[in-house]
Amino acid sequence: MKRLFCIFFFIAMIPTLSLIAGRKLTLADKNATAETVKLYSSMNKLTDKGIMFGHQDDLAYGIGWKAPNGQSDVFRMVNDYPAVFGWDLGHIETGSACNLDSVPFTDMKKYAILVHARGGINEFSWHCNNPLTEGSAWDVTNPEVVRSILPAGKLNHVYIQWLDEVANFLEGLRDETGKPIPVLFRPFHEQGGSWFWWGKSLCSVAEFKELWQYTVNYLNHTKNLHNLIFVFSNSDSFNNSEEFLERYPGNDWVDIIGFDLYQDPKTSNETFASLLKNKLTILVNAADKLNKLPAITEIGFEQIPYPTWWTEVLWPSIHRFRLSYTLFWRNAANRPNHYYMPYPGQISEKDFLDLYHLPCTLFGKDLEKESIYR
Ligand code: BMA
Repeated sequence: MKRLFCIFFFIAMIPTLSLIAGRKLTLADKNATAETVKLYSSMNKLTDKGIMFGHQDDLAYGIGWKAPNGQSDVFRMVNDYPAVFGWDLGHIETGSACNLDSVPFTDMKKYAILVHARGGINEFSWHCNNPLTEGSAWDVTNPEVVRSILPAGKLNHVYIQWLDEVANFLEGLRDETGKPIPVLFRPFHEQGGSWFWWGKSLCSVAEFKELWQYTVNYLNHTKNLHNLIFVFSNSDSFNNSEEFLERYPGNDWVDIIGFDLYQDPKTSNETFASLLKNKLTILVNAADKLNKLPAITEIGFEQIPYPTWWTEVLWPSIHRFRLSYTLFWRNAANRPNHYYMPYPGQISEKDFLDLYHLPCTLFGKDLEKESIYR
């Protein structure tokens, strides 16, 4: 029934949309494993059915709980898991046992394996420390940093060690038969802004592209990892496709394109909705032209202060677009009021449940039926 609704839904929308009837996609990594190729094509097909919902650190902690007792704020509300699970590798490069938000990497590995076994999708971002200043990802004090880690730079060997740590982790994600688990990898996100050391005012377009291509090449060819789907994820600081794609490393280096956008409490719902629609139009047009999958790589409204935000602001703004997924940021256990998904008792819980029951919002159980890896 849900499927039928979705078909009707898309047919009804066709006149108003710049939809293409499914995209013909190939992965950047020509040696990707069969399961990785299958995941990418499953994600493509799923855009016929609806938009997948994702949540950062969903199994690691939430409001009022933390692993090992925890489960999932999404599950506590709707009795189902998200379709996409975001994780962050920040601090893996330092050899730390925990990531920058205190998630032990051993736990993250267990969660990712569990997600895959249940038929869900894992995505990894990387708030990587600054290799030149040894500050955090947000240390933007020295514009030499990107140059210094490229092959001609004095810290290239440090970056190689850091990439080795990332590669070890990603290659250690194996299913019950020992096969590598396909995952989405989203490095150097929000590169159109200047708040991370890989940001716009800290490196030239050419340097950014070289950093990206070098990283992909190293993981694919030097480390022989073939379970990665590469996600190019810009900030919201673009107003047209030229700006959006300014630092796009090229079709041979990217599989999914997207942007990160948050609703500021000072921004009205109407303004946010129109902003989101404008950016999605640019994104989806670019994806159609480039033959890539589009996604909202991070989104949310901290504390979700409107009880009907999900069905009255978010969903009406995104449902017309043929998008792969939308990932909501974390429900922090270590920062008061820093949450982007509701939880039992939160004022938008009921509305989130309504959103969950809409035919074209895809969660864990929708994916279980699909066999997206085989
Ligand atoms: C930010 C905040 C921080 C967190 C960082 C990386 O948006 O949530 O608290 O450390 O992401 O996950």
